[in-house]
Formats: sequence, C-alpha cells, structure tokens
Amino acid sequence: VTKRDQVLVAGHQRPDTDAVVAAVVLARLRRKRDRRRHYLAIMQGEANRQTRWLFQQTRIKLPPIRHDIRWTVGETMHGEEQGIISLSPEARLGDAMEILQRQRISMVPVVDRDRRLLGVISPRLPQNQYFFNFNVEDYLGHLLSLEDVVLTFGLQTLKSARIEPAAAMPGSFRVAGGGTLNIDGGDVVMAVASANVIREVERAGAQAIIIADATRADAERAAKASRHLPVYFYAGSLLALLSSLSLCIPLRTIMTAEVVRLKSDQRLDQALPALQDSLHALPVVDEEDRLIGVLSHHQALSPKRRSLILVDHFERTQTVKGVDAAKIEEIVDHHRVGGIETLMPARVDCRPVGSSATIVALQFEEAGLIPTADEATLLLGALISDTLLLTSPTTTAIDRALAPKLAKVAGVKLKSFGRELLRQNDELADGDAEKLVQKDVKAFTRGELNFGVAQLETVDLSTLNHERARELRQALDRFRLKSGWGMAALAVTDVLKGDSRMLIIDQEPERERHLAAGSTNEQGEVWAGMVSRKKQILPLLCERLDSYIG
Ligand SMILES: [Mn+2]
Repeated sequence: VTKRDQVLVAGHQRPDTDAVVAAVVLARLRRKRDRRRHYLAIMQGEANRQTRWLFQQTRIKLPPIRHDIRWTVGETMHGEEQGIISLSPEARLGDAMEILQRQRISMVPVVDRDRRLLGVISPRLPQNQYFFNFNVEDYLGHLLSLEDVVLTFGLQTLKSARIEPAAAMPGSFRVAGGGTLNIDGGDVVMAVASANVIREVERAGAQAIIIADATRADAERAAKASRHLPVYFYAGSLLALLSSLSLCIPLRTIMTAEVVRLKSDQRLDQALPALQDSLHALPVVDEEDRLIGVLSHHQALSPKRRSLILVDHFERTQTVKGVDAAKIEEIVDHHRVGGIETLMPARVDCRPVGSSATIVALQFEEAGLIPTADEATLLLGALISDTLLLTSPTTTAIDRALAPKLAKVAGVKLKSFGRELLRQNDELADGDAEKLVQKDVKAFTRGELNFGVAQLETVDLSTLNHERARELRQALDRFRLKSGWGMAALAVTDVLKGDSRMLIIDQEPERERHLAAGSTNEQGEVWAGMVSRKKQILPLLCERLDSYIG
C-alpha cells in the first residue's frame, strides 16, 4: 500500500462529536470491506470537550487534525515505502553512475552513517562534468588517491610499498607508451609488463606503477625489476584501465554539499518553485537533516487527485481546503443537500435522520456487520450529541430504534451514558458568567421599557446552585447596565426535562418581585414546560410586565 492509495474521510470545520465520530467509524467500516486502500479519518480543528471525553471511553484514538488536504511533499515523494536509494561518502563515482543509469533518476543523495544528508551527486550539475570527461590525469591527489584506484579495481599487489604511500599524494596519471618518459615525483604510471620501464619509472621517483595489457606471469616477472617501487597488476587492457579511472573517484570529493532541502510537511505547490529551479530531484529531510525521501520533477508535476469522503456536511463553506483538487468519492450526511459539487459521479448517502452516525450505524446493518463495542460507543455518543439524547425535533423513529441497540453493543446504559456525555459540553457549571449571559441574548421593547432576554441551555439544571446563580445574576446586571436596559432576564433551560429557571434583574425592585411572581429563590423561579423563548418565555414575561402597575 502506497500513500497514493489513501482515502481521506473528513467531517466539517469546527468539528462537533457527530462530524468526528462519523468520519472515524465510517473509515473503519470502509477498511473492513476494502483492504486495498487506506481509509484515513481527519478532523478540521480541535475536538471539543465532549468529543474528547467520548473517545476516552474507548481505545480508539482521535483522528489527526488537518484543515488542508492539498498534497504535501511527504505524501508525494519517493520515501521509505518505496525504498530510498542513497550512497555513503566513501562510495565511488562508478557506484553512483550505475544507480543513476539503472534507476533512471537524476540525483543520488550522499548520507553519513546516521542518514544525515551530506550532499548530492547528479550528472546534471555542471560541476559534475567528470561523468562525461575521462581526462583525469591531473586529479590524482585531489579527487582520488592511489589507494582509491587499488581498492576500486581490486588491483593485485605484485610489489608492496615499504612505506605506506600517503593517502593523497599529489601527482598525475601517466601512460608509459614507449617514447620518452616524462615523470614527476608522485606520479602513478600505467604501463605494459617491462622490466626496463619499471626501472626507469622508479628512477624518475614515481609513486607506483600499474601493469596492464599483460598476463599475470609476465607482470610478476617484470615486477622483479623494482627495488622499492610498488607494483600493481590490472587484469585488463591499458585502455580499459585508463578510461575507467574516473569511476574510482570517491563521492566525498565530488558531491555537491549545497543543495536545497525540502521538508515532508511542506505543501507540494509551495515546494514547486525550488524544484523547478533545480536541475535534479531534491532531497527531503527531517528536523535533524536526516534523509527521508526524494522528490522528483515527475512526481511533483503530475499529482493524482486525492480521494475524499465527506461526512456530516454538504456545504462548500464547511468543507476542507483543497477540495477542488480532490476527487469526492462519497458524501454521507443528514443535512439538506447543499452546495458541494463533485467532479465524477459520487455515492451520496443522505438520509433525514438525527445524526450522521445514525447513517453509519445503518450502513453497518446493511453490510451485515456489527460494530465493535468501541465503535458502538462512538456511534451512540454522536447520535446522543446531535439529538440531545433523542429529544431534539430532528430525532426520528430510526434514531430511537437504533440508540438502545447501540447501547447494548457498547455495554452502556443509554440514559446515564447520554446525560454524562451531554454534561461534557455543558457550560452552566463552569463557563465564564460574563460570556454566558451574552452568548444568546435578544433585546426587546415593551411600552417605555427596553429589556433583554438571554437563554442558556443545559442538560443538568441542578448545577445551577446558589453560588452559580449569584454569579450569573451579577453578570446579568452588569450587562443590563451596559446595554441601557431597565430589566434583563436569563432563562436557564434544561433541554432534557423541558423546564427553565428564570433569573430576573430589574432596576425597580418592586417590578422584579412582580415578574418573579413573588418568588425569592435566588436560583430563580421554575417555569415548568417552558423551553422556547419566542413562543413561551417571552409571552409570559410580557403578560407579567403588562399586569404590573408601578
Ligand atoms: Mn451531524
């Protein structure tokens, strides 16, 4: 499986529990049915407290956060999965050339023992013209040493040096061709097997002689003419030896150390200019400059469309960045059919039910599969979250039938699990009072009086204790003064029980008592069965205002 066979499953921005769970469990369901591809859930932003709590009830991990699905360098490069080819600085130019030709690549990275990038070798760089230029006579002692030649060709030693030759003695490669010899100290001479030549070369102060174009026996006989001069034997022609000298050059001496390095999490389109400026593929390194991949022009210029499954949204404004360059294969949602267009025919599973998790659970059933306990826990949590424990008007008979079944598989009690889950996102207990009274507030006028009515939803009205009620009253009063209202009310509504408690603050204490119907309870009068501000709470408040004679 390569990274290219990945299918991302994404929920909407500012993810709620349903968006995260539907993506995670749908990805797991698809994986069970299709093992050839890698289905990977992502979320567009931090999970909220409720979602984190729900995942903590399972062994399933929260998906990675990803806002932008455009390809990264890491996803496009030739990486570990495909095998990264690199060479050590002690490798030879011949090794590099072989790889470059066999793999048809433009560059070979040179790395140390810890895979740290030291440089690159590329025949496309002007400084690497040795690839096409065998005129290496004068490179001895600069680009390569006698030892490099001996090691690379596995030259047989016929007469060894008394003193080890210096690793990089400067000199030239010379060919003893029969004419007058012109040898300087430090030169390495290549010659046919001739005792006379050996004597002459030794007299001239050469570093060593390599005998080629000869049988081993002839070479050994000639070598006897040497007193101290090291003599080596090359089992091949003089021409072959001469023309392949450059292959002995160690990479450390000719690699290009100054090279642009790409990072794996860099976006591909942002790495393109550097790549287009480069004559060869570019290395990709980690934080410690260790080689983790190579990005070629070919890979970068023709990226495939990314496969994508969208869940819990059907609006362009809520979806991931980079959706235009992706191939939407599927949409699973319970909202209205919105403004997302697909390039190719897509499988769309939109059903008017309480949550996207409901649809995912139904897909399990339809596939003849049962979710694991952990998967059922997540699905149930998302279903409860979106339907406020099956109380919201979006709840359907399908949701009501499904919830107890999921609870059974999950091994939890529906009601108590649901309340515990909903409490996680409940701000009544610990939210900032100043923010809570302003979160959902509307201004009204009745006669001469300007007033405001705020509403705060909770799943557990018992968290509104005396202390909390006092805090909220004080914050409400400050907000009333700032807004220039004569009166302000806060309805704390228990969405599960369908009741509200009314906290009322009025500049006229007498009217305040009247509006509270004489109740002196600091936690507010209970308005039983009242949840709708527009249809229930405001009419009763206005009725009491009208009946007040100050
Ligand atoms: Mn939803």
